[in-house]
Amino acid sequence: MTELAYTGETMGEEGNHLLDLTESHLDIGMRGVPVGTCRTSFVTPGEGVHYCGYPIKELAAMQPEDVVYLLHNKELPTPEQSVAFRKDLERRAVMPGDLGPVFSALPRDGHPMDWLAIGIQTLGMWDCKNDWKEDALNLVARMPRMMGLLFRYRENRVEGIPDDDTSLSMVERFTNTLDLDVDQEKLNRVLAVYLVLHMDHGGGNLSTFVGKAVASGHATLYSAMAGSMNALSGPLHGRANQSCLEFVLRVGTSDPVKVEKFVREELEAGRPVFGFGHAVLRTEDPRAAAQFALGEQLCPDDENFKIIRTLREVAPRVLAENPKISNPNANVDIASGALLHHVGLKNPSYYTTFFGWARVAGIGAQIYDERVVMRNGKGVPIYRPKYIAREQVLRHVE
Ligand code: CMX
Repeated sequence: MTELAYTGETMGEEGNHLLDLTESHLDIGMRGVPVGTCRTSFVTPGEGVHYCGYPIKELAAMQPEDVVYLLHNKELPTPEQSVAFRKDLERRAVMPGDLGPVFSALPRDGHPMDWLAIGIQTLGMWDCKNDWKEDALNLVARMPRMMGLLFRYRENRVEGIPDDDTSLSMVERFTNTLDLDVDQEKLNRVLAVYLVLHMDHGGGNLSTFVGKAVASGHATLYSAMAGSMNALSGPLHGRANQSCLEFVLRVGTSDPVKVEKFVREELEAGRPVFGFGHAVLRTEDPRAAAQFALGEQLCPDDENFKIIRTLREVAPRVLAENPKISNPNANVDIASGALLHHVGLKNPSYYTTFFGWARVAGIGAQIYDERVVMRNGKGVPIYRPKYIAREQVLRHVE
């Protein structure tokens, strides 16, 4: 905890935080500027994201429900607590309305993330308890069915949608609704790992920050989460996972010589090498390693998996030639698309919705903490950072 580092002289006197700020801190998207504390997760350069103190590699094989419990309760459940929590989610899972007519009315060529935000906002209009914890957990419990319906209505597969069996796991409720003619066991395994790996990522990532900011004005949990999903939909944020599989499909070969040529050409053209690099991590993201390990078990001969295996060998060496790239290693997005594609989820435009589904757990827990726990239960006040009129800035500089 960096408490001491950001009190006293660093924060300035009388709470005037501006005393220690210079122009170099302004107009940089608040990058690295401490604004709060986070009880659910943090990211380190060596081990990546930790949920409630556990490095992600220790959680990757756990069931998503248990990790949702961890983020909300700050400790892993005992076997009895795990069973009780599943029962609790089952009780909450009953949908408060029929999303069919809502999804039917949406433009088919609208992005799935726009559908997701509208779905969440609609759930909130039907059944908002105005209780941060209740609403956060109700939404977690209703996401699987909503995700399944989102796919079915977008794809015009609206006949014969199986009933929602709320006794199933989160992942199974989605795949049961989706009802694809694929290997269900593999599909469920990939999705379970995917959800766990993507549930939270510290307090300051854009979508989490936006959700907490909206909630700080006491908008509903659903409005805050819809805001988070809209933030996540951007190509510089959550949509990078869609771009990453599109990139892998463009590589089109697992031949190391050809892959190296492709990577060099991308860099020369000023395009990013997707799936590599990270703002905080300085080694390979353990979330990438976990997905590579899963892929070696499930689909070692899949063409896209072979491409990413080669990219993992070749790209860091090429990227490391550029000293300004702080981390040339694989990030979480390198493997997720290849795995989802292999298990039958072939359309990359949906991939960010899985990210959003997972993040609902972490963002909901963080919103709860900020609204109900922080400042001895008073909660964080409405967000109100200061923007300085440009003339004033120039006067300061003079
Ligand atoms: N391909 C090309 N250029 C890269 C690069 C990559 N994979 N990684 C870093 N760079 C460039 C940056 O764009 C930056 O260039 P400028 O100085 O011209 O702006 C420079 O190297 C230094 O970047 P950095 O300090 O190493 O990393 P940043 O914190 O600025 O950026 C990230 C991090 C993820 C945006 C960047 O590595 C990137 O664009 N990667 C490719 C896209 C990608 O995979 N995104 C998914 C991220 C997943 C995650 O965050 O977990």
